[in-house]
Amino acid sequence: MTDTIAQISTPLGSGGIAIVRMSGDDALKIAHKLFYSKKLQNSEITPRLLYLGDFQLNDATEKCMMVYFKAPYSFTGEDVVEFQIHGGEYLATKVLDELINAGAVLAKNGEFSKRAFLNGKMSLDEAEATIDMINATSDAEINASSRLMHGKLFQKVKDVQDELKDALANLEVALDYPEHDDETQSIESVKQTLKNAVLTLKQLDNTHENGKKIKFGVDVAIVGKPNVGKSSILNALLNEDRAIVTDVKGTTRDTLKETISYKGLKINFIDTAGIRESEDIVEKIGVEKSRKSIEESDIVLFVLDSSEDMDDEDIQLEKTIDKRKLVYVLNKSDKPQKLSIDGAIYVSAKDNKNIDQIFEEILKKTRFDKIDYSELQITNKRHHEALKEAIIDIEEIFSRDIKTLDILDMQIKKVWKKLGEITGETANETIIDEIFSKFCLGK
Ligand SMILES: Nc1nc2c(ncn2[C@@H]2O[C@H](COP(=O)(O)OP(=O)(O)O)[C@@H](O)[C@H]2O)c(=O)[nH]1
Ligand SMILES: [Mg+2]
Repeated sequence: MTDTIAQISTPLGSGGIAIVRMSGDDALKIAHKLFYSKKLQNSEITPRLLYLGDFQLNDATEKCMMVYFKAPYSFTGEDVVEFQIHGGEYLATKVLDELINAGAVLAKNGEFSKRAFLNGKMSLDEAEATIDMINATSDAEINASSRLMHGKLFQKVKDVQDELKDALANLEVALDYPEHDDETQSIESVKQTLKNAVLTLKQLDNTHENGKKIKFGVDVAIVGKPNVGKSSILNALLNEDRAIVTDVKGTTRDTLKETISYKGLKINFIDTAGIRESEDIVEKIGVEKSRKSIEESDIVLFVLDSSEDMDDEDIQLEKTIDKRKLVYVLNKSDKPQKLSIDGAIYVSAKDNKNIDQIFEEILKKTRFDKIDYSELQITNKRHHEALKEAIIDIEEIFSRDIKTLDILDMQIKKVWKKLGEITGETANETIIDEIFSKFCLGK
């Protein structure tokens, strides 16, 4: 018999309603001790029906709703009772206290979800999708989490595992009855299965490049000489006065990172200190950081003042930027023009002109304008690592040209186990605990 756990499942603070949830064998027994409803007086409780009634506090009652989910048809797979109460933080804590006094124990972070996983209600990757969903700050993340939550990865991994299982069965027949089987033929058919498997896994893992950007956003550095209008452009992109703009050279001395969502994609803009030789120690550090952001970002907006020709400093800076990431942004197009560059975006931060073109260019350059959101994207590093290792293990079979039946058997089992870590089937307790400890309280 497991403990019956209880926790407040809504955020602490005031709101319209709060939900206090219990899960475990005694959930209903504890609820009956504290909750009174006329409708429940002489009749059995109907699962999934909301009951209006009174929750007994010390000297008062809270008028609230109660719902019961009968095992195994609940989130955790256990008996679950939820109270929907008025949304007061103190009140929610009081209700929770009463449940604890009546025999429930406080749930740890993610304990409801962990029980759901342990009771086979969801796989580990699906559980991880729920955190991603809660933490999502863009449409792209919601889309990716939704695919994961609906078992798209789980199914793909299972399919590959099933194929491996067939291959293993094949091998084991050959191992058990060497006299009846053509060994070479078994090995060939197993290798064909492995070729297909590795292809599927690679296709899946290739989506991680985009998946990472979906999760963490695309990093876009705004670089250029002092006073070309980098901070003004950042403000225009964000549609707010975030960075300090002055006509004093070297105003932005540190890098500034701001994230916004454009057409569902998260973009992290990094406003940098203008790159120039400086004696000022703070500015020098800023310039160093700017150089680093050029290297680390996915896209570099190279800002130039189009009312002036490029000078040596500009040309030096241009050389440090990887051409594949480079986007020329010619600012101050409201002034008489001197500079023109093929493929450049002409903007005026001052007049807020053509700023949208910068966003569109970012989507185009990252190929996010073509991304198919209905496809599964690997956003989670843990899944990526497991896929990568499984791929390496399969490739090793080919590179070492393994022909011995039992070594082949062992290696395929290793791949099967690695894939099982994604769904949780073969994940060890430490990994599982680590994942659920990152969940919120009451989840
Ligand atoms: N005429 C004009 N002036 C601008 C434009 N963008 C920025 N400036 C001016 O250029 C100066 C430097 O701008 P700032 O954004 O601080 O440049 P940063 O040093 O590159 O960050 C300020 O005086 C801005 O008002 C623009 O599009 N047109
Ligand atoms: Mg600046």
